[in-house]
Amino acid sequence: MNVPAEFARAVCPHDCPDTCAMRVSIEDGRAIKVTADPDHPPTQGALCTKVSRYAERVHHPRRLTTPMRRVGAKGEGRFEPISWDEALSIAAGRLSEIAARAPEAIVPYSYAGTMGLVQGDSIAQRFFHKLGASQLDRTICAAAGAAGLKYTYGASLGMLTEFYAESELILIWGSNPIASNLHFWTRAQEAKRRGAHLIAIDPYRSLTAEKCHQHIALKPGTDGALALGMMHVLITEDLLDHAYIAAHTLGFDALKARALTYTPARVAQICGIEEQVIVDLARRYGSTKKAAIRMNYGMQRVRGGGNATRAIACLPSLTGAWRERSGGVLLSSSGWTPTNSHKLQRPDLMPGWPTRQSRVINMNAIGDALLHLGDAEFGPKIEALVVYNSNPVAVAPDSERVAAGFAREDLFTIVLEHFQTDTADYADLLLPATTQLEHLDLHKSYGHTHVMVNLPAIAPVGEARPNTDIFRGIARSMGLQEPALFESDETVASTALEWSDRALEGVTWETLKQAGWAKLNVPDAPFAEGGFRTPSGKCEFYSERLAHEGLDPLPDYLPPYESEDGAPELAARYPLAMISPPARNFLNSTFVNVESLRSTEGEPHLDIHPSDALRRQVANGDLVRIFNDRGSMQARARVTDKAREGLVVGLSIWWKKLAPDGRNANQVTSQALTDLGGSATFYDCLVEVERV
Ligand SMILES: Nc1nc2c(c(=O)[nH]1)N[C@H]1C(S)=C(S)[C@@H](COP(=O)(O)OP(=O)(O)OC[C@H]3O[C@@H](n4cnc5c(=O)[nH]c(N)nc54)[C@H](O)[C@@H]3O)O[C@H]1N2
Ligand SMILES: Nc1nc2c(c(=O)[nH]1)N[C@H]1C(S)=C(S)[C@@H](COP(=O)(O)OP(=O)(O)OC[C@H]3O[C@@H](n4cnc5c(=O)[nH]c(N)nc54)[C@H](O)[C@@H]3O)O[C@H]1N2
Ligand code: SF4
Ligand SMILES: [Mo]
Repeated sequence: MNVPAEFARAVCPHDCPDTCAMRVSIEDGRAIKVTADPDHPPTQGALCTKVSRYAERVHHPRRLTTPMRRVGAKGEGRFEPISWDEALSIAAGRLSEIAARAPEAIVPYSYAGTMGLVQGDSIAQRFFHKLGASQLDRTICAAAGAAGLKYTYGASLGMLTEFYAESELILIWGSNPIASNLHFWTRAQEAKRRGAHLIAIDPYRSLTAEKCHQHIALKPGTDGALALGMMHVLITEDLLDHAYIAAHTLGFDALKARALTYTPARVAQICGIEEQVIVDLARRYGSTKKAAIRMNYGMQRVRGGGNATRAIACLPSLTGAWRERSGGVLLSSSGWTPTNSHKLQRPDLMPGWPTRQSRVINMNAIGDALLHLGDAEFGPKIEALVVYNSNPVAVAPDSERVAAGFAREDLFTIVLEHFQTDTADYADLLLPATTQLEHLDLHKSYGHTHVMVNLPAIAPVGEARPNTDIFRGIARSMGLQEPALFESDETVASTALEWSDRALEGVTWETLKQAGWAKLNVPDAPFAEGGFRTPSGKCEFYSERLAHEGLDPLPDYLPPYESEDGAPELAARYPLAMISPPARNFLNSTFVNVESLRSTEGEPHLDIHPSDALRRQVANGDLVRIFNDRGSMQARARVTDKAREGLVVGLSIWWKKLAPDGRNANQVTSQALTDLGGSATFYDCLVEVERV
């Protein structure tokens, strides 16, 4: 491959299924432009609008460039610069003191600010394991879906994204690819041009739903019922692939009995859609050979998210859609990459391993956890929190409690960041981290099947250091001796994958570094002949493992916690369901501080159906207050039938301090967890709305 000398090759680090390859143009040591690498097939020559602005973010005038110590009150955001030596010694002093007494009082908090395997969770995890600190259950996004796939297919596996271009029917299910999975959308459009039929299943008429042939606007959180209703029709009208079912699935009779209780009439009632819509959908799905489903995480942020994923994942195994490379389903492809997470994260460094493991804190309940005083069941009160790759004060649910936790005077908080985010305002120590253009990393993807290398394109901005370096520095200041804590980034990267796995045939760290990326060796139609990674090797409609854990072994519909069916008394007080899915120009809370992107989004909005608006005397453009028992926020009303009746939509995730009232959607979301996987339930949330 020919890369002109003035370009450096990089990988988009963001939490996005597309994992694009980028080229960085450099002038006088500064990145001046980031463009798509035209040679990388999944990137298809285009980056999204946000990341086209990456250079603007890297050299932003408000980038953090030196370590800082808090001088104001918690949350006020007043700091003074200090040296790295001083910062590392303050961190080491406090952490050593706590670790000597109660190591589990130290809690790491991180998510996917970068998806890199090295700057994500390598040295940092090793460090916390070595201390015996609490572990964090990283469940804020995808855990329900991952669990649903694990119990059904054995891992996060699915069809290959390139073959959607050949599909004849695509169900875009709980997914808004124009905003959040752009390179899938180009495949879907290609299929559309060839005559494919596109159906969006989404309570909201998203940018994507608007461009599909059909939009099924079900009530949020009712996807499991819809999938079971489709099964009812597939079974009663015999639109099944009996040979596939016999050879490659487990538990058909039991699933059949369950599905037969979900008559289209019952499902219509649950989902708030017409019975005929369900029948037609199932008939079309069951009678199209190249029928593909692109599920995405939007449908699993509710109580029944795990079961719903399982129910949808059963569909292509009932109809035999897996026989075609352009048939099947994709939620995440991350399981195709043979990652060696044990080597990366070294859980064996935990004291007492493997008989004892340190306490686990579910990140979705960080608000409650920070406010817990500690007892025999919970363990010690949290005394130190180390945040990296995440902005919990903006993104974690039930934000009033999260912020109250961060405001605790007796909590020692370290934040590693690029910018002074809402979370950074609460830091005792604020440490400047490098961006993707300044450090080395190795990436897998959850939307395609390439592994990719990111090499530093420019020197660190200011005194910024890679996460790995910061943790090595703290470990050294603490006098820790464990060699695994001091491995170089390149050593970490070179041992992160199982190079001997068939998926990486012919690929080594050296060749990968040279080439920039490698396509994994995955069959075009991965389950055409079965080969699921469950204990039985089959697609498990019935899961012995779930039964063993005392859970329902069959997929079922669970009404949302906050719904008329789930909590009628609450629904009477707070009759509107609120969802807060990603805005197109932000990436979670990243880029909200990039002025050009924020100005495109304008201000926080709330989409509300005309009849719901009328009932509350809300007119288009009015400022409204959205509230429930957990909190409130304000937004500008957009009266529109894009939101179905009974639903309000506030695209997210705003930095609180950049919103006019200093609040965001997580003021009203809850810390409740999903049925499987302990995931967040951001879209399982009832509110009321009033004019300000
Ligand atoms: N531009 C942009 N891209 C992003 C992100 C971003 O913030 N901005 N975030 C990234 C991250 S971390 C993730 S996890 C993904 C998220 O992207 P997706 O996986 O696509 O998920 P969401 O955007 O949460 O929701 C997608 C759609 O699901 C709909 N939805 C909400 N509730 C339900 C429901 O109960 N059932 C159904 N069927 N649909 C529902 C929403 O209205 C929305 O249109 O995108 C990634 N890409
Ligand atoms: N209301 C509502 N809330 C949501 C969601 C929603 O749809 N609605 N979506 C949820 C989902 S799906 C997700 S995944 C979470 C996302 O939550 P987070 O993973 O917290 O994502 P971001 O808000 O993008 O914050 C990432 C931060 O990491 C920083 N960062 C990036 N790279 C590096 C690095 O190399 N080093 C360091 N130290 N820092 C770095 C960035 O500057 C940024 O501030 O939010 C969840 N919250
Ligand atoms: S955010 Fe997604 S679409 Fe945009 S450049 Fe990164 S990987 Fe590509
Ligand atoms: Mo996410």
